[in-house]
Amino acid sequence: MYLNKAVNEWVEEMARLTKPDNIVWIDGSEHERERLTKEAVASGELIELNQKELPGCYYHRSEQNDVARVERLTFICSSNKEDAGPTNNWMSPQDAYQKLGALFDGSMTGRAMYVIPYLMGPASSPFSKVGVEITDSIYVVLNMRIMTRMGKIAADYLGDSPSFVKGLHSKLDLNPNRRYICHFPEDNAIWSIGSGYGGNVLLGKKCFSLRIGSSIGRSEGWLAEHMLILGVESPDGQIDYVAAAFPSACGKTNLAMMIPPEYARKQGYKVWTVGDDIAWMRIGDDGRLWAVNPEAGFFGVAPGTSAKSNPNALLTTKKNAIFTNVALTPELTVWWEGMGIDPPREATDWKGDPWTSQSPEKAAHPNSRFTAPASQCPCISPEWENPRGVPISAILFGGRRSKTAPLVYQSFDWQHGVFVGATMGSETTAAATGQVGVTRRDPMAMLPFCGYDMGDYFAHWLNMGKKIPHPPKIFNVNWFRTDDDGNFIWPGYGENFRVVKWILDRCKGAVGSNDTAIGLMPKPEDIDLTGIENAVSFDAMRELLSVDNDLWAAEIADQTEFFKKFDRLPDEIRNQQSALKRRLGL
Ligand code: GTP
Ligand code: SPV
Ligand code: MN
Repeated sequence: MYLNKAVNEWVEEMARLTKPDNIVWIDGSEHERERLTKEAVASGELIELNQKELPGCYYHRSEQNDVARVERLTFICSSNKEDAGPTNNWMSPQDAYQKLGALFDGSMTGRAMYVIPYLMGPASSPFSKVGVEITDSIYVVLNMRIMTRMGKIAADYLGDSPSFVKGLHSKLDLNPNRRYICHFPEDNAIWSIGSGYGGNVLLGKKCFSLRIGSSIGRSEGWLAEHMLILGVESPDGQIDYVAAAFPSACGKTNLAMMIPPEYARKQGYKVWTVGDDIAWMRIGDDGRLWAVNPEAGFFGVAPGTSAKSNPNALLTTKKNAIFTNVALTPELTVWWEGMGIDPPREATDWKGDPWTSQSPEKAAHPNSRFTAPASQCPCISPEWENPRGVPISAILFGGRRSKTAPLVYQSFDWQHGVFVGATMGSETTAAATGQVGVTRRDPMAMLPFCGYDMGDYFAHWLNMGKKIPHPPKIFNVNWFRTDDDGNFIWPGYGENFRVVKWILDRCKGAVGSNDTAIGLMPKPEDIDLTGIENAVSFDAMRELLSVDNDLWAAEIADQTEFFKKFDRLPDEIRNQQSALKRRLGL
């Protein structure tokens, strides 16, 4: 396949560098999928699962040292160090091209080079963008096939244009000492080497849609965000859309696919999924903020996904899915902790070792994942491929906070909402390598994904607020508050609908609020507890909605410490913090 002159020249140049045995142009056809799958099964890269139980499904185990994004090896390579900002690792473009160029030199010898044209965004949307990923991994090709609109559709969209994001990936020898994920925002290029896992290598996802995307969005006047998008259909048929930014493994997929509680279903409420991880948002002709999901599939956390917690996700993975680092049963089906069914007596764990239900170790890696087509999701929104996107009524920020943050509060206005997002914190998870469970500041859930200086990013958010005639209302949520024994107080999952309902009622001006120092909070009786009165007592509700001044004083001290890193922190953010302090009497 020949795409266009610009692509061809670049591919030839990369082939001269990486020296593959042959070049395979990916067209996205079914025939091609079959051929590559067969090849991957023959080489052991994939294991065919039980085709009766899981038709079209395959299993993959990555290297044990390669099971999550590695933020320490992820770089923004802008000419000026300052443009990468204080929260990103930086390498100069020259150093990065030289250092990685030496590693890429001959890295594909003995292997095929696959050239994947892919489209981020719906096929006929003017907002969509084309990337081309060069890789030596069939696993990457087959995952990109699910996660993006790949092959001919992207080639057609690109036409003769030289404007595409250039992604180069090689597994090399999967040696963590030779692993780098480098982004060149000035060249719209990504070079990733030495990994075979998830966000390190599926370059359309975090690398393009967020890191390069945020940088393009800033210059073009839109927002690329780590957000799910969902629609809530009311009994009268009206659908209101919400976008929500939670850090990795903090509940985006779950919220995006939630099933409303019985009382609400009976009234006729429904939840529709537009996206579970990324939102590209622009100002529409009507002055509202409109969002598209640039992806075509879900790369979701497996552990904890059960028929009870997220039946829609589970059903999405019943065919044509790839499972990575979960446990494999003797029947060639999959299992993970929190799947809601008894563990198999015997299995092979994510490391490939024998495992029994008596083993003290986890059978699935905590960051094990499924890759599945969004179109298979039972609650996929009829609007999910609408080229215009969907209009957003509310933006939610949230993280894992065992104490400090209440269940929900509304910001006073957009500018205050940006401050709320900018001061988000969350306890770390297994989605990135490193210590789990420590609180770190993670503005807008974008700390690992912003392609430029986060101070400039806050300024961009503040500016957008001035430009959007009818901006969404901004809220903060926290499903993860715990009691003194460490148990979650709020039941979470589908019950989160009750909070989203209050949020949408606020957007419509249909419910009041309590004015507090940190923002507008529900009156405890305004969160509908029908059906869970026994699980969530009135006292628990009061606890969930309480604001502890001592904790907030510590919170503000930590924010201040974080802000010290920034040379380009907008005054407005500092002013918002001063106002918060004043309101808290600090
Ligand atoms: P990424 O794909 O890494 O961006 O993650 P995500 O934000 O989509 O997170 P996901 O929905 O996959 O949830 C991650 C973990 O959080 C799973 O173990 C879930 O079971 C758990 N979780 C999700 N929602 C809730 C909730 O409302 N309450 C509690 N307690 N846990 C939740
Ligand atoms: C995340 O870590 O936020 C993910 C998984 O969605 S990854 O694709 O690895 O980035
Ligand atoms: Mn994510």
